[in-house]
Order: sequence, then C-alpha cells, then structure tokens
Amino acid sequence: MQESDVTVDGKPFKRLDVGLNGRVEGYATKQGEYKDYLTQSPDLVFPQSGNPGPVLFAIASYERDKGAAMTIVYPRDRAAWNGKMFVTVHGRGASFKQGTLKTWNKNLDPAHPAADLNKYDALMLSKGYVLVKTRRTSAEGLGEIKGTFEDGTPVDSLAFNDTTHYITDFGDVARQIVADRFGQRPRLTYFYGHSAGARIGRDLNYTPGLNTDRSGRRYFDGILADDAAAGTWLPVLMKDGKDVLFATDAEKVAFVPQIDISHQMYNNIWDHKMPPYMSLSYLANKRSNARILRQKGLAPAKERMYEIRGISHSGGENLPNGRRGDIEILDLSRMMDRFIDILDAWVDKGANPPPSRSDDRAVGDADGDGVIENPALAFPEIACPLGVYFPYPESTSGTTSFAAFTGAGLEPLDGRKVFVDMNRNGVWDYRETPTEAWRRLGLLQKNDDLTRDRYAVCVRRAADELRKGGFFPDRTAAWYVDQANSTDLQPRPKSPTQ
Ligand SMILES: [Ca+2]
Ligand SMILES: [Ca+2]
Repeated sequence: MQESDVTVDGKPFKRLDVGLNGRVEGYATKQGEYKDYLTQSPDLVFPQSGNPGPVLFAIASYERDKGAAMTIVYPRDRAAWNGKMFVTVHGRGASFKQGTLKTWNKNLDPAHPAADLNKYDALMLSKGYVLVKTRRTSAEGLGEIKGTFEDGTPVDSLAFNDTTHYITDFGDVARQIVADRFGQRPRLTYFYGHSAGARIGRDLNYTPGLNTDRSGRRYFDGILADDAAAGTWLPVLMKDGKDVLFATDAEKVAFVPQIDISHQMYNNIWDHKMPPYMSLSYLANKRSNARILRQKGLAPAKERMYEIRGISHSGGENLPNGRRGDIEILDLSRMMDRFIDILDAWVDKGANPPPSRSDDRAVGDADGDGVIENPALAFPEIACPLGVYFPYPESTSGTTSFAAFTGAGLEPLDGRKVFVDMNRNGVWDYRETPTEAWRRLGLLQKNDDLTRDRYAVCVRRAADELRKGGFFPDRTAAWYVDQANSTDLQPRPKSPTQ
C-alpha cells in the first residue's frame, strides 16, 4: 500500500494505492464460447454464451505486480465523508501483457495524482463517497493468470472478466481500510460497473445468494450497471424448458435497486450459438433485460433502465474535452451526476426514481396503451441538433464522431467508407444547413429560419425537460441555457471527415 494526497474539484483527498496477491475461485470451461470467463454465475454465463460445458470448478491466482490493484480515495476531512462507498469495476480488455494494466504502485503519477481518475470517479468523490477503483486482468487467453481446474489440469488462459468474488474480495479489504481510517465501516456500499463490469453487477442481483458478504449479509446495496456488455446477462435461467429465475419471493426480496444505463448508439453484435431469448444485437438485449424484469415483477419495483440517444459504448468519461482526433463523444457525466444521486436516494431514502426511459415500447410505454410516454433521454445536442453523432470509426464502434450541418459538400464517410446518412433519406447526398435539418425534423415551420432565439428556446426546453425529469442538476441545465447564447449556428467542418 502507498499513500498520497490528491485534490479533486478543489477538495483535499487521501489516495491509497493497494496491490494484492491472492487467489479466487470460480467456474470455467475447457472449450467453447466464453470458456475463460471465470465466474460465480455459471448458470447465466454458459447457457447465454451457448457453451454446453462441461463447467468445471477452478482456482486462479492474481498478482499485484501484474496489475491486481485498487485505488481507494477518501476525503482528508472525515466530516466530508457521506458514510458510503462506491466500488467501480471496469470492462473487458485490460491486461498487464498488453499494457493497459500497470504494476500496483505505478497507477499513481506523483506529478498528477488525479490523472487516472475519470469524470465519474470525480463525481463520486465530489459527492462525498469513498471511491474504490478496482483493476483486474479482464482479457482472456494471454497466459497472464495461472489457474488449475478441479481435475488438476493447469490453465493459463483464464481472466477475471466476470469474477464477482475478485471484486468482493478487494471490497472486503477496502472496507477494512475504511474502518481503520474512519473508525467505522461504510454504512452503504454501491456498485458501479461498465460493460463487462456492469455484467458483474447483474451477476450479483441475478445469481441467488451471490450478493452477500462472508457473514451472510447483503454486500452491495445498489447497482449502477453502465451499458452491460452485449446487453447481458439476461435474468433468465431455463430448467426443463421453464424459466426458474426469480420464481420465488425470497429471490425477489434479495434483489437490490438496480439502474441500467443503456447507450442506444452502441450497435455492436454478438453473433453466437445463443438461446432463443437472446438477440445478436446488444441494444435488443438491453431492452429485453428491462422487459423481462418488468414481466417478472422486479421492474418498476427495483429496476430502472435509462436509454440514452446519441451515445455509443463510451460516455466520454476518459476524455477531458470529449474529443480525441476525429472522436467526439457527448458528455454522459452530465447525466451520470444524477444517476448516482437517483440510485442513492432510492436506496437510502426510498425515493421513487424517475420512470424507465426507452424508445422501445416494451419499456417506454409505462401504461401499456401502445404510446411511448417515456422515450429515451435526449441531450440538448440531440434534441436541438447542429449535426449528427454517428458511431466511429465504424458502425459497431464503441466511440462516436460528429458531422455538422455545414450546408456544404457531401455527407461524410465513416472509417470503413460507409456514408453517414445525416438526413436519413437512404441516399449519399449533400449536407443540410441547420435550417434545412430543423425544417425536416419539424423543429421549424417550412418557411422559418433557424435564429438565435429559436435555437435558445429549443435548448432551454430540452435542458429543462431533463432537469424536471430528474436527469440534469440545475447547474447543468443552466450551463446549457448559457451556452445556447453563443454556440455557432453555422458550424464549419473541423476536418475533412467531419
Ligand atoms: Ca403509454
Ligand atoms: Ca442522405
């Protein structure tokens, strides 16, 4: 463990970088899809991966020198602690071998001790949580993790993509450290996961008995599942042709409040030998998850799904200005700010969260009359567009770019030379001006021009709707209103592709 001081949002914090050597158990298979996903939830992972098994018990070792680590950040002033803890869990693809994980004591840049904290981490800290940022090998097949199957066979291809107990083991250490420093364990512990990390969040809620600590008490009090990988896992467990998951009240009682954040523009595909209740479309699975929970009586009681337009897998949390070269991403942290509060108010105060939001009728039509009253969330940039966000570099990418309504030249090509159909007419034709686009979208009458006033009114309405709906804090809505007074309404291309 090493200790340092760090300032976030002008406030003083202590930062502890902790490395651990240890072992964790789970289940894996020797062949087939997802064979190396060491998991405590084999009844979700292997049926939904189309992997018939056999499923074997295994034990695997992790090493702090190869990145098994966590960063714990807490307020230096104990009075600034809200008594709660957020454990964060990243997605698939991290490894020491490929350079995305560092030796435990190298995550800290002494000259910039907040450099590896993303926008969501900063939000959690500014709200007074103890932040526990976990890191694990989550890329399989690399020989990085040494393990042994129950039959004695050695295996070096496993990874901790889906290993809940890795996270809870680290969380136990973090809780003890908090107790040592503050003289008190966290009163509530929340889970945040992105992608494969969000799947672990669903594992916790969907695997009977998994969300418990060593003494049998509830471990996580709420789950924030940010764009779960492939839209899975789904809350389904087939036995003899019947779905038996959440068939009993006891299972439903153990379910903790869960918010699923679904990024609508992530068009990725998992084409595998899958059971009939799954889709190869990630978005379709995200919507199915919400629909099935609703059918099983767990939503709206204990789950919300907030679907967001114009955002692919990344919410820009690691891009300080939302841009990197041709990549341009809407700033999801502006809504994550409220998602964190919504979950906390739900768990801690019993406050009813805003209804689920989706452009899918099965979720967005709350009263079942066939009309969607709770559509997917639209940022002001989407509701009052000066251009189009599109998946980039290609249609299945986890990032986006932005094409402005310049009124000049052709619609752009993406990184695979597929045209971006900005005006949705099916033709590779010309870029509209903002006025032409707004007329087409019905935001302007046929003979009206886009003026500063009309633009500002639209942005104010969009920002205010999000504020009233509970998805923007006041200051964010006010920021948008202010920006609308100076935003360039005749955008010029920034680069040849945009
Ligand atoms: Ca309705
Ligand atoms: Ca077109």
